Amino acid sequence: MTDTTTYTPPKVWTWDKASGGRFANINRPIAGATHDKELPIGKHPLQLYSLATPNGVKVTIMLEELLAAGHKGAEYDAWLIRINEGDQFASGFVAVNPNSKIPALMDRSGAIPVRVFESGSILVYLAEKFGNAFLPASGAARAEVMNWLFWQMGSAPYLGGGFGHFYAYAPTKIEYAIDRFAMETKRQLDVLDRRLAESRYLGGDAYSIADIAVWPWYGTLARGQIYGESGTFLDVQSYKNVQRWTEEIGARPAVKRGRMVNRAVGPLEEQLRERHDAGDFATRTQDKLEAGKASAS
Ligand SMILES: N[C@@H](CCC(=O)N[C@@H](CS)C(=O)NCC(=O)O)C(=O)O
Repeated sequence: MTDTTTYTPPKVWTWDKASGGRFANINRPIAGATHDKELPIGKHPLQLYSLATPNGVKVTIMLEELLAAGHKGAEYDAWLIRINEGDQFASGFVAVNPNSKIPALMDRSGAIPVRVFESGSILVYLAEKFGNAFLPASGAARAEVMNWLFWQMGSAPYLGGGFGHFYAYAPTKIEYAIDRFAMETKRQLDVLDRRLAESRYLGGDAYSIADIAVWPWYGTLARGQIYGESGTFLDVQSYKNVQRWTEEIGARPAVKRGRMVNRAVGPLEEQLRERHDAGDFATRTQDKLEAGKASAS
């Protein structure tokens, strides 16, 4: 292994703003709001403030699945939070999520609005709100879904903050860090592959919030759609059961719609930057909005 480190940590760490690399403009060692700005509020009971990263997509898939299953109360407005521009540090956003990360949800259906943050917490909240939708009501079946939901919440930071960060984003390629997190990511893929060899879905025979939480991370990785050439680097095609599950879930219409909401990068026809109505998928994707603007000018 090549030794690239000459850094000796000082006794006490201090913040050097320039050291943040690609995320220097938003990373900081303190919490709280940086500026005053209220969040917009739309017409539906559920107000989502998010972006189509894997954590954000979990929630938009869940909302689209609930609507597809006939839960009309799951209608929602999805507002775009541009995390690269620091929208998560506005006072209104911090009031909904003091951790300043998307996704964040306000349930305004009752007399007192309820704030919900952390994507896993949002999935459980929505499942329970709609009569244990995509979540077994009790017993062993519920425990198994929770097992995989919490597995995702604990594991994905090694994939995103560990492997993805050092493989794709860090300003220098550090062999030790890439090795450590590639090994862990492949171990996680193998955990999933073995589970999916014995079970159609992660929780068992039924599609659940466990699949909804895991797919945006590990399905996207299995499709080679995240962190540059990582699909080849990690040989994702060799995880056959993960591939089978990724394809099956990716074909669900609600999953296809959920992936589009709050997306601000990629093909324009897949970007529905804000969603305020079910009809927006047909009329307000970015390709259509830009074509409308061009023909008006
Ligand atoms: N554990 C949180 C993680 C959320 C998270 O890391 N969100 C990222 C985008 S995927 C974010 O908002 N980052 C902005 C920042 O760190 O300032 C969850 O699952 O909701």
